[in-house]
Amino acid sequence: MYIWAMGGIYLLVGGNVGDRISYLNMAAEKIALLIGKVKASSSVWETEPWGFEDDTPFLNRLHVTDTRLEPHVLMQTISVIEKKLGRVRDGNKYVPRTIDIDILFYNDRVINEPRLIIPHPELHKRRFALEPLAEVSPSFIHPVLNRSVAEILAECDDPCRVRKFLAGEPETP
Ligand code: PH2
Ligand code: MG
Ligand code: MG
Repeated sequence: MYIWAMGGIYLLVGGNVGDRISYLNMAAEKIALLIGKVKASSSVWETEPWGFEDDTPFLNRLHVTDTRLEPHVLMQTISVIEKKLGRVRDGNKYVPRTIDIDILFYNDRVINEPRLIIPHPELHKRRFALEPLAEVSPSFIHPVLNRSVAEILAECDDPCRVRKFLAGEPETP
């Protein structure tokens, strides 16, 4: 059940527990190994926790990949990578975590199933996703909202702060 997909698989990686940069780097390696070639990556962004309170900000980074994996297989592969990198799910929605990998876009596919929704349903509300997206692909058209990433970002009223995380910054905030 493999379908060749040309480019445009947008994965957002993030975490706020442990050595955040190392987790981002390990996630990028696993993505290249198990999912497909990474064609483009955003900067690393340091972002305020969205949707819950926590003292440790996230590091987030976007990757655009090619993959032969059909969306459901991609989702299973992502959970394997998250588990390998120490992700523990306790049933609560938003909790601190070492790593989370979300599918933002799968080309222009639209999928609405209870456990798999693409594009990511909250993308337009989250500055921590829109800023890295706009850095890499501002003119990508959201296939449900029919607007470009740059337009969606310009209209986003999320107050959570985000900033580029510079190479060499100390890990512990
Ligand atoms: N992920 C969440 C909830 N909140 N906040 C930030 N800044 N970055 C995230 O990746 C993030 C979040 C749910 O997965
Ligand atoms: Mg997430
Ligand atoms: Mg997730």
